[in-house]
Order: sequence, then C-alpha cells, then structure tokens
Amino acid sequence: MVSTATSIAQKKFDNCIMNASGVWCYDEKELLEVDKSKAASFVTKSGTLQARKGNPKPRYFETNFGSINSMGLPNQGLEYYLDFVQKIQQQNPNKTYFVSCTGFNVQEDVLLLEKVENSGFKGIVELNLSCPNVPGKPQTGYDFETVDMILKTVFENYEGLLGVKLPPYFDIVHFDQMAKILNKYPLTYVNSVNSIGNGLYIDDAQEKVVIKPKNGFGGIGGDYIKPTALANVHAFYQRLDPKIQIIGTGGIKTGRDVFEHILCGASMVQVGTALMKEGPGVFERLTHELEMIMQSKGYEKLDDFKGKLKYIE
Ligand code: RRO
Repeated sequence: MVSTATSIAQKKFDNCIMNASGVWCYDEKELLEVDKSKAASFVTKSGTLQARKGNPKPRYFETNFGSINSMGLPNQGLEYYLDFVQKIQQQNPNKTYFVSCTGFNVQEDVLLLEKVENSGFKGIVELNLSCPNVPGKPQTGYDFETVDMILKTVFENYEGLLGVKLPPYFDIVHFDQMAKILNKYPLTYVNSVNSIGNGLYIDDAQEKVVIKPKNGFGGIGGDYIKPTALANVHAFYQRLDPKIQIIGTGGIKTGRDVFEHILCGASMVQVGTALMKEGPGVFERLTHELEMIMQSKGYEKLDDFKGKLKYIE
C-alpha cells in the first residue's frame, strides 16, 4: 500500500497536498470545501488586522501556462479566520489547520500573533513575508535585514508553531544569505514560493494589459514558475537546519509536479493556480496521480524519495 501521509512539526497529516494561501480560502464556504476535499488541510487567506476589500477588478487572469494576480490582500480580517478555525477544529480534533497572516509592519505582526495566541489556536501559523501586490509596499522577503528583525521580534513574542511564506529568490548568494537568517530561528517550516512578483501579461490583440491594478503588473503563478519553485525548495532543503521543514508551492498541476517538489525536499505541497482553475476536485486527482507514480517506482512513503534528488557526477 502506498501512503502520501506526512507530518509537519510532529503533527500528522494523512496527505501531503493542500491549498496555497490565497486560493479557495477567502471565506467559510471556500474553506469548508477544501476541508471536505482530499486536501491534507487548509491554509486561510492571509489575514490582516482589519478586513480589506483588495485591489479593483479585474485582478486575476488565467493564461494557458498559469495566472497573473494583483488581488491586493482582500481578506475578512484575521479574527474571522481564527473564529472559523476554532469552530471547525472542534468538529475535527485530530486535524491540524494553518492560519496565514501578514502585517504591514513588525508591530502589526506582533499584534496579529497576539490575537492568534489569545484565540487558543493550536494549529500552525504561516506568516506571509511575500505579498507582491500592495501598491507602494515592497515585498518584505527581499529586504533581508527586515526579515531578520521581524523574525527576532516575532519569536520574542510568540511561542506557537510558525512558518514563513517566502518570495522566490534567483541568486545563489541570496539563498545563502536568507538561509543563514532563517537558521537563527525556531521556524516550523519555510514555504517556497509565493508568486513571482510583478510580471506583465498582455493581450496582444487588444494591445492591453489583462488586470487593472498597477497597470497590469502582478504575481505570476502556474507552469511558468515550477523551475523557480523547485530551485527554491531544493536550495533551502540543502541549506536549512533539518528541523526547519519545507513546504513546496509553485507550478503544481500534476502528480509528477508533486513528486518533483518532494524529491527536491518538500514535506508538504500547496496548490494555487491549478486549484483556482480546477476547483477542490484537484486534490483527489493529484493524490491519485502521485500514488500511481510512487507505485510504479516501488515507493511506499514520502521518505523513500523526499530530498533524494540526484546530481550528475
Ligand atoms: O492578495 C494578493 O494580492 C496576493 C498575496 Br497577499 C500574496 O501573498 N501572493 C499573491 O500572489 N497575491
């Protein structure tokens, strides 16, 4: 029998595939649909201190090879997600859930985590350090000193399980520098990658951009980003303290993509664009496709191939 079970911080999950924050996780209805699907768990949309409407529409566009978005952090406010997770946690006491949050500065991050602590949340927090789409706000993950300062402050104030969502990096020196910072902290996991920020997709017939915010610039997801995502997953797998696990996100739309992320070192994978395109049925298909690949290769569990990517001698 083949098992796609995994664990993050000693919490067991009966599957290794779940949604990526931002997709199918805006409200109770969407979260319930993911909860009822074959997904291992869910992560909420990144919650802010106050609810936000986000950027003007159109703000998401699907292309043949992926997607572009500039949602602008529309969300119901962190408290909404904490209340909902409390409720659903009671119905499923053995399941572990993820709540994503993001502040606009470190004081806000601390306030958000205080709210998490006060709510009695027993799951895992994903601190989003990589939103590419708030006009005038750079992506925190590209400011290494600020990431260091945020993590220092956060871990002085929060004792629960916490992972970070990072933007993609494109230079070996940046992998080295970021890993050195991350290794200083008791992170539960690193999630690589968020969308590739500030791409531009155009409709050449209309000679026009396809999303309204930022004159068409937006985060790129889907097929375009799989090689970048795999590189980030593997670069951090090579560099991080083994206590810090990796969640792989980016370009997953087949069982083969899941397999490759795990081969690069991911303990869990998240699905964004393909979930948006296909709906929560995607989890059953991906799980089945992964099981078929594992069976054909004679693997029974993720540990049989996790991180075991081979190099050319
Ligand atoms: O809401 C968004 O525009 C958004 C966020 Br917070 C993020 O982290 N990644 C993304 O592609 N879009």
